[in-house]
This record gives sequence, C-alpha cells and structure tokens, in this order.
Amino acid sequence: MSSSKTRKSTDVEQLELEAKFKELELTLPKQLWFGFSFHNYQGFWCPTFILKNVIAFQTHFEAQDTDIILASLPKTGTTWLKSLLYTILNRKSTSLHTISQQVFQTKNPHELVTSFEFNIYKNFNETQPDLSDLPSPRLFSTHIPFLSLPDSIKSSKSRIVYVCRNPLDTFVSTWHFNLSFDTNKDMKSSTEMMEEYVDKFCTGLLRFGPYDSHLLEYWKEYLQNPDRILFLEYEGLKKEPKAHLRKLADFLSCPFSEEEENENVVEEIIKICSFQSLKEKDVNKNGKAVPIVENKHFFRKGEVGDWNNDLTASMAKKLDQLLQGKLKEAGFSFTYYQPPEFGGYY
Ligand code: PAP
Repeated sequence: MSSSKTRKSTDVEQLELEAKFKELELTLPKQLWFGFSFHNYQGFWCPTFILKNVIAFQTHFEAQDTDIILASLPKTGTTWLKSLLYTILNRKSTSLHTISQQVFQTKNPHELVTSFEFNIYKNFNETQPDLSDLPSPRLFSTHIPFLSLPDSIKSSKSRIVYVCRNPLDTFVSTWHFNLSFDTNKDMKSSTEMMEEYVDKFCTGLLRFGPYDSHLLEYWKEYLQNPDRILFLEYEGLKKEPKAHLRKLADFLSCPFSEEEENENVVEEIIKICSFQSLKEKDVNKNGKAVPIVENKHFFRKGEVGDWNNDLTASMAKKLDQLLQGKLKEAGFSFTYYQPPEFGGYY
C-alpha cells in the first residue's frame, strides 16, 4: 500500500474519533475472554484492541458495487474460503501451478484477502486507507455482524459470501486456537475450564458473537437478497466440494467453462486449496500473517465432527441446543450438519 494515496485524518476528525471511542469504552459492557478484553458494541463482542478499527471502518469505508466480501464468525472456514475465492477469481490471470507453487508458498490466505477490522483499518488515523492497488473485483473479509457493516456496503450491490459451521466444531476450533497463543501459554486446559467456556459460548460470549445472531443476520439477508449473499456451510463444502465450487464461481460471475470442466480445473482448485496442501506450505509452517498468531495455528485438523474428541456429552448437548432456540424459531437449520446422537456418538 503506497502511503502517498492514504488519506490521513485531519486533526478535527482524529479528535472526534478519539472522543467517540473514549465515550464508548466507558459505557459499553466489558468482559475478559481467554485473556483478552472485549467490549459489547452494537450487540456483538468486539475485541477491545480493534474497536477503533471497527468504528473507522464503519465511518469511512466506501464500497464499490463490484466488491466481494467474505463474512464469517471466526473458526468457521475463513482461511479455506479465502484461498478458494482468491484462486477462483485469479485462475485466468495466474496459472493454478503458479498460485499453488508460488503464491500460496509465500503468502498465507489472510495476506491475500485482508480483513477490514484487523488489517485495513488498523491505523486509526488513516480514515481513507489506500486501496487503489487492489485489482477489481476487490476482495475483503470481515467477522463483523451484518447489521454493523457500514451503510455503504449495505446500500451497494457488493456481494457477500458467508460461511458458517456447526457450533460444536466451531467451539472446539476456537478453544484450541485461543490456547495456542503465546500470551495464553499459562492457561491450563481442564474440563472445568472448557465447561466454563462452553457456557460463555452458549450465552453469546465469543469473538463477534453471539453465535446465533451472527448467523441469523446474514441468513435473513440472504433470504431477502439471494443474488447478493451466498450462504455456505463448512460441512457442505467438505461433503460436496465440486458442487460448492461451481456455485461459488457462478456467484462471483466467473463460472467454469466447458473447457475448464474437461481439464478438471474444479478438482485442481479443490486440491490446491485443501487443508493438507495449504498446511504443508512453508509460509504456513513457519510464517506469521497476523501479529500474535503463527500461521500454523490456522490449520489444525480441518475435519467435520472433531468435537467428538474433546466435548463431553453434556457440553455437546448445550452447544447443540443453540440450534434449537432463535435459529429454529427463525426457520434456520443446517443442511449438512448431523446433530449428535447421545449415547452413541457418530
Ligand atoms: P479464522 O477465523 O481464525 O481465520 P478459520 O479459518 O475460520 O479461522 O477456521 C479455522 C478452521 O478451519 C480450523 O478448523 P479446526 O480447528 O477444526 O481444524 C482449520 O483447521 C480449518 N481449515 C483451515 N484451512 C482449511 C482448509 N483448507 N480446508 C478445511 N478446513 C480448513
């Protein structure tokens, strides 16, 4: 990003933002979660260290109709979707071989598709970060709930790909990810602590949670605007990857041609974006795309049903109950997720 095109805030804007932030910080409910401070902002749990970024994003982002935004709760398939979106969109300008052997070898998917709140608006005094180097369509990501997205996104024709994952695997993935941070190395994992965090998850305390309202906001929007939002399940991508890739490519307005189908391009993309293939890249063994996270922690197991190895029956039941409340009332159910059979896990 060249700093010359980056617009810095004026002193007045800077003071206004700081004042807004200070006022908020004092009034918002606060919680500690895995050693990190969180504020409940506009109904979602926002890590305190990015609250300013979120406000700057909401205030200043100017969406373009061609933008593509990946939205998700953390640990639901973001890294995977970033690699797929990048590859599907760039497959004509860069060979799949180059993407796999050069791009993915040196860049983690989080560097290829950057997050509004973690990367782009990280400098609070840059109200207008320079995005002019981004090729069109611009690809972004966010964990922010739909209702808190900037109006400019909501009123534009930009498209959103939303990915969700069953609450049991999402919880277990979140658990391991948070305990992997250096800052949390003194936290001793125990059944009691896991029970406490399951309860927090079920009452909505997780990054960008509550789980059910995050999912529901995007799902409702998808029902109203199916051309603007593509709603995907992690489990569906695992089970029927080819059908899902075709759906993704159609949604991105770059469908696979007959020639590409004959050349097995879909299968090739599935392979180069697979968990195993990405996990083995040098950058994902040793690199760090985000300050406090080593890239290797974005690739743990990549399976459906791994919750079975960690959760007790009562924890699984509690997490599964999340699907019986607000989500069920609204008519939402997962297509590909099988609820646990207590007394005989699947
Ligand atoms: P983030 O929000 O921190 O970016 P996110 O990528 O959404 O995390 O989720 C990480 C999960 O996706 C991990 O699941 P696990 O803990 O159950 O293993 C990670 O292993 C999984 N994952 C990462 N890349 C892939 C991939 N290419 N295919 C399938 N799963 C993947």
